[in-house]
Amino acid sequence: MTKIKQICDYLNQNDNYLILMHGSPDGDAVGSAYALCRALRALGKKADCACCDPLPRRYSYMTDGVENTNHNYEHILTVDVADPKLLGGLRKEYGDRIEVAIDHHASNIEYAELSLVRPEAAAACEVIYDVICDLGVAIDKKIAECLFTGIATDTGCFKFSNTTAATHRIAANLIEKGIDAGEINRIMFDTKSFARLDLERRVIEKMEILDEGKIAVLVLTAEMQEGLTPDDLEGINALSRQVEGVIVGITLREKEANRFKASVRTYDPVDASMICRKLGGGGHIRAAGCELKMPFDEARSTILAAVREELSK
Ligand SMILES: [Mn+2]
Repeated sequence: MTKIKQICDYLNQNDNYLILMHGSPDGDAVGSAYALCRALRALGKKADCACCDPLPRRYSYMTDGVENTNHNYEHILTVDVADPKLLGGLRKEYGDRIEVAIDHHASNIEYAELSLVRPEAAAACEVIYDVICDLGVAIDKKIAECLFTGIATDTGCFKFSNTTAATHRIAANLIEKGIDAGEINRIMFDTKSFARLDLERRVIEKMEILDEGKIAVLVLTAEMQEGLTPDDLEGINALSRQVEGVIVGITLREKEANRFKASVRTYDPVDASMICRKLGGGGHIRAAGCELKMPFDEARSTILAAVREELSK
């Protein structure tokens, strides 16, 4: 039996689901969770969604009308979660109970009893699309909005190299459900708060360009993040890679004193996940991250050493 058939049988045979997202949820995490939740509810099942962090406000069109019922959850699912570590504060309660994981990260550590991991999928939402189709649930406009959002955000509005013909075919099918793709893309890609624009100005002011222009380093100190929402901060690390000639962009974000989240964005041929895996993290070939529990200067030199080692290959 194929994995997807096993997952659909499992979803059909059981009830009372809780769908977990990773912390700092992005469009793919929210889209996957809410699309699956809506599909399970359409099957007459009980299903809720949970995340350790608040969901950014601009995703509200996906979550509207799907308030949690807080029933007794019998079965725990994850979507777009490569490792239970990413569940943050929800890991303790649910980390050992995950029955099904639906994901697209090659770095998925197969922590669930049943894992459906497709690294060739640009977004977890592509995999969820197939699951929902196989479940026989008709994709309505709301489900289509969720899935389209995840695919659009994880492909940088269909411009990253992970975008395939299959990505466009699925998106085309979703657009045929009557969604306003232009409006979703406007909210996701062309709208910024003033606080965000001002943050970009300050980040660019401090940007370092190293190694003959191949490496860019961005720093987000705790002070710079004061008063900003997760919406304002999301995707800020993409700035590093926009500089001509840069093939590795590093963002060091201070989470608390002596604790930094390093995000690495790369261009061909540098493998971001290899860099971050060396430091206990993981991710995709072009986008990965790790946590560094050390003072700033040490965090900066540690991640730079790992990047330079990979660059010299
Ligand atoms: Mn994803």
